[in-house]
This record gives sequence, structure tokens and C-alpha cells, in this order.
Amino acid sequence: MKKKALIIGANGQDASYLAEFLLEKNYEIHGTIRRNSVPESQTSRIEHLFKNNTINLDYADLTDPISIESVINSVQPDEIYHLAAQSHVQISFDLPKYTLDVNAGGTLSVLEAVRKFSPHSKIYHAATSEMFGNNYDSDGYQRESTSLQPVSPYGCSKVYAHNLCHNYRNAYNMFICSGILFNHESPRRGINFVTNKIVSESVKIHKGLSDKLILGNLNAKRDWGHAKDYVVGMWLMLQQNISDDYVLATGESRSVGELVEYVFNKLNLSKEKHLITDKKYERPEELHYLKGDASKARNVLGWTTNYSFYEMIDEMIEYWNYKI
Ligand code: NAP
Ligand code: G4F
Repeated sequence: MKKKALIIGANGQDASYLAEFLLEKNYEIHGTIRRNSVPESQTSRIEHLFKNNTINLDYADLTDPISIESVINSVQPDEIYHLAAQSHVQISFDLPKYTLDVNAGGTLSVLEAVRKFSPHSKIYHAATSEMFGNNYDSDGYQRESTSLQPVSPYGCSKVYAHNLCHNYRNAYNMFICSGILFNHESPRRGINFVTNKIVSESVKIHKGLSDKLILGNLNAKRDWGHAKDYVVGMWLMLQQNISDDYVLATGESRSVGELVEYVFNKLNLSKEKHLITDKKYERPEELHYLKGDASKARNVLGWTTNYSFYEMIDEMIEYWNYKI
């Protein structure tokens, strides 16, 4: 019998790669999307799967617990990948209540629905390195045991959800893995995240269609991997006998400025001519530095990465060169 997976937030970056991966593993795939007045936007990243009928879609919104209960009850999935979120950190400062309702309250709705209607389902919860805030261990890494000191409404909402996962795991003996994933990118990344913004805008400048790349803080450092590698880690977590938390990261940290440098060099662009900064892209409180230690995932899950940072950025440049 085929295993059944339910992806909550099926049209997201990670969800689209995960669905492709689970199809290769012969899963029956169900997913939730949310209503958009432009219907093609509802499935923009999974159109290829939707058209082939390889994914079964239902409407559900994390702010509507009835819809979450209904889909979990009717699908009775073996595995639930809870990926839906208001995932943009800067926007969480503009929409703090909404971010909390979706990411924290929405996760509570997922856990309650599973507890009541589908307790056999294994759950993956999308936690994040944003939960660490500006805290790191004395060796310069963040890992599962590093304490959480979030510096954004988004980070706070994810800490709440992460703690709820622990609470439900212990209180109700539910199988819940919380994946503490560091930044992961791809050509499918929203273009208001810094990697895809830098690449898409630089390609436009290279083609003479734009003149300036406008960014906020160039000194912030991130640990950037490829989303395709990270969705395999999510799946591996749910194949274990015991549920636990795992960091997924590359262990390499680069600044936004270094990323610009690489892309500009590749496209022969001059920073003096084309790069400017604007305070409007700075956050009220910034997370300055991320570098993750994924030893536990590598040792326990056998998780590995296939993409280097440069291969990932090259793939994004190639994508935008073709698209624009
Ligand atoms: P993403 O591209 O922003 O996808 C999020 C998905 O959630 C979208 O499909 C979105 O729907 C859906 N969604 C948003 N609000 C919703 C609501 N109220 N009800 C139902 N669905 C809703 O995010 P991602 O990069 O794939 O990340 C997946 C998850 O991992 C997120 O929870 C994110 O916070 C977390 N995470 C991401 C990273 C990263 O670097 N990518 C790192 C750590 C953790 P629409 O498509 O209709 O907008
Ligand atoms: O690409 P970003 O918006 O990603 P951020 O804030 O690190 O969040 C992403 O990673 C988290 C994991 O740690 C996820 F949980 C979260 O869902 C999301 O996927 O910004 C990266 C850095 C920041 O320091 C930001 O201040 O880039 C800096 N930055 C500089 N100029 C900019 C810009 N960020 C954006 N989005 N746009 C700019 O113009």
C-alpha cells in the first residue's frame, strides 16, 4: 500500500521540492492551498504536479481551524509536513499579530487536529534558525541545544510553535519532529528574500533592464543551503522510530555583501555603479549571524548535502538568465 503524505502549505518553495521528492518515493500526496483571488497563484509552484493529477489539493487556512481539522480528518495521512507559515521576517514586523496567528495559532490547530482525529500521523514541523536570534555557542555555531532568544515576531511565533511541539510530543505521546532549518534557497524562492532578490535584480541590470540593486544590511551573515537538500532531511526525520529535533545547515556562514560580490563578479557588474543601500530594507531588530552545526542530522539521519553554495547561486543565475 502507498504511504499517504499531507503537505500543509503545498504551494511553498519547500513544499514544491518535497512533493517532487515524495512522488519519486511513490507516496500518495495530498496538499493544502489557500484561496487567492488570482487562482493561478494558488498553485504557481506546483502547477506541473497539479496538472498531472499527481497531487490532491484541498483548501485550508491556518487561521481557520475548521478547515485544518477537516482535511486532516478526511485524509488520515501517515505523514504530515506542516510547512505553511507567514515566512518573511521583515514582514512579520509589519504584521506581528497575523504572523503569530498563522505560525503559532496555526500550529496549535494542526497539533490539536492530529491529536483528536488522526493520532497515528507523524508530524514534521518547520522550525527555524531565526529562533536563535543573536545567540550562539562559544565555538561560533548554533545547534539543537543552543538557547532560543528570537529577535523578530516571526522568530517568537516559531519558538511558541516549537515549544508546543515538545509539549504535545511529551503530553500525548505524539510523533512530532521539529526541524530547525537554516536558510535554504532555490530559483523557487520568493523574490523578496535576499538571495533571489540579489540574483534576479542583478540579472536585470546585466541585461540592461534595470540600473540599481537596492538592499538593506549588507553585513548580516547567513548559513545558506539548497531547499532540495533540506526537504530530504525533513523526510528522513519522519522515517525514524523516535521523534526528535534536528538542525539542518551547511556549517558555512557568508555575509549578504559577499553574496553580492559573487553575483556581481559572475555578471561583470560594478558595485560602485549599481549597488545602493536603503534603510527601508533594514529591520527594527536584526539577526546578525547564523552558522549551524548539523552533526546530529548527519550522524543520526545520515543526511548529506549535494549542492555547494556556489552551485546553488549559479543555478539561480541560470534560471533568471533564462526567465528574463
Ligand atoms: P514559503 O515559500 O513562504 O511557503 C509558505 C507556504 O505557506 C506558502 O505556500 C503559503 O501559501 C502558505 N501559507 C502562508 N500563510 C498561510 C495560511 N494562513 N494558511 C495556509 N497556508 C499558508 O516558505 P518556505 O521557504 O517554503 O518555508 C517552508 C516553511 O519552513 C515555513 O514554515 C518557513 O517559516 C520555514 N522555514 C523556512 C526556511 C527557509 O530558509 N526557506 C528556513 C527555516 C524555516 P501561498 O503559496 O498561497 O502564499
Ligand atoms: O533573505 P532574508 O529575508 O531571510 P531571513 O530573514 O534570514 O529569513 C529566512 O530564513 C529564516 C531561517 O533563518 C527562515 F526561518 C525565514 O522563514 C526566511 O526563510 O534576509 C536575509 C538577510 C537579513 O539579515 C536581511 O536583513 O538579508 C538581509 N537583507 C539585506 N537587504 C535583506 C535585504 N533581506 C531582504 N529580504 N531584502 C533586502 O533587501
